[in-house]
Amino acid sequence: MARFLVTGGAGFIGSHLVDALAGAGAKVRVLDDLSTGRRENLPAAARLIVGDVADPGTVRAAMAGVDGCFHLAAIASVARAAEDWLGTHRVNLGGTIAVLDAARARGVPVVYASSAAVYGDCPDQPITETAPTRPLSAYGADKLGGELHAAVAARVFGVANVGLRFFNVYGPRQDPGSPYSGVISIFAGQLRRGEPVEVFGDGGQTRDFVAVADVVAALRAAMGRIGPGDAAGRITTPAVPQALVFNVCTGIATSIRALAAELAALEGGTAVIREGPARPGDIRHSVGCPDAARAALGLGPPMPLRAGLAGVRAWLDAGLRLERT
Ligand code: NAD
Ligand code: UD2
Repeated sequence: MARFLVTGGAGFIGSHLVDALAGAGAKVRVLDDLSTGRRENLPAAARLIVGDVADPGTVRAAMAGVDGCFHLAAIASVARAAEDWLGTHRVNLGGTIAVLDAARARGVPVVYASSAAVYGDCPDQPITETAPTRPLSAYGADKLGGELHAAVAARVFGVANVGLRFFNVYGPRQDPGSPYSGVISIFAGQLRRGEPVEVFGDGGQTRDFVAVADVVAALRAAMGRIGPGDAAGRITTPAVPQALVFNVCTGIATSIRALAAELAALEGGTAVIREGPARPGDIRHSVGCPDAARAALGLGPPMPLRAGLAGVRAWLDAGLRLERT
């Protein structure tokens, strides 16, 4: 039975990964400070260590005896990184270095969350992994810093690792009540409450929305490249440690206005749109090329946006039913 550490495992993406790993029979340990994550997101089979991913001693202890580490803990918000530059840097880059350092000490392969934010405004769309990286946010700069340290970790310290540049991930458990959440959960919550949706700027900016189930599949396949290949614990670590980086995306562009219309149609109406000021440094277009990840990780076709949004709606429905009982 393979044993995994998932940092940030009580959060949105992390908890879906924990469900999948535990469901496949793996032993899962979670390190999370529960700042945005929730204990209730975790299956009973997972062991939760409440602690700070930027604390080296905590991370080393959490990594003892595992076969692979998925590093997802972060302050996952461009806006929060703008408000608290140094505080988010401590967690987002400091936490990644703490994880790589513990992995070096314990000989553990690492799959970690990077972001499309590393690219900034890229003139060539869809964006391939070889495009220049020019982040437009402190959050993106720290994600890029994490990739640079991961490359050093492989080349110099022998830590096999894969960084996954998630584009805009959505799905059940993404908090509709937080202004720092992703746009899909914010809009879905606003429409549910019968409120107008607030579009920052003219709404012509585009994003590549990828379903959380597809992200979980990419995370698990990436671990299969460098570490325990499956829940039965087959180890496939290559002789020469690698630092690989892949986009996790669909290749499909959706404008923020079109997204609002799509979500409103699911609710059986039309969206009332309020135009707010553009977010400083907001990226205009962000659509990724999924080909390299598909080829290297053997990924299937992505979930269509409409089906994924219906899943979000069903999850919100279930939550409303629970609140009423
Ligand atoms: P999330 O906020 O739901 O999950 C992050 C988790 O990290 C939370 O459970 C939180 O409690 C935990 N955490 C935060 N600071 C911590 C600390 N100091 N110590 C320990 N735990 C800490 O966000 P998410 O959307 O699930 O993001 C997961 C990862 O994916 C992050 O690294 C994020 O940057 C990355 N990512 C997310 C998206 C997206 O669209 N959601 C896109 C690109 C990259
Ligand atoms: C960035 C990253 C993403 C992830 C995320 C973490 C890019 C392209 N993507 O997402 O990979 O790391 O950060 O937070 O860098 N918007 C509105 N109204 C709202 C909320 C958002 O119009 O109420 C707009 C916002 O201005 C932006 C788009 O929706 O143009 C998406 O915003 P987001 O906060 O969901 O994600 P984004 O793209 O900053």
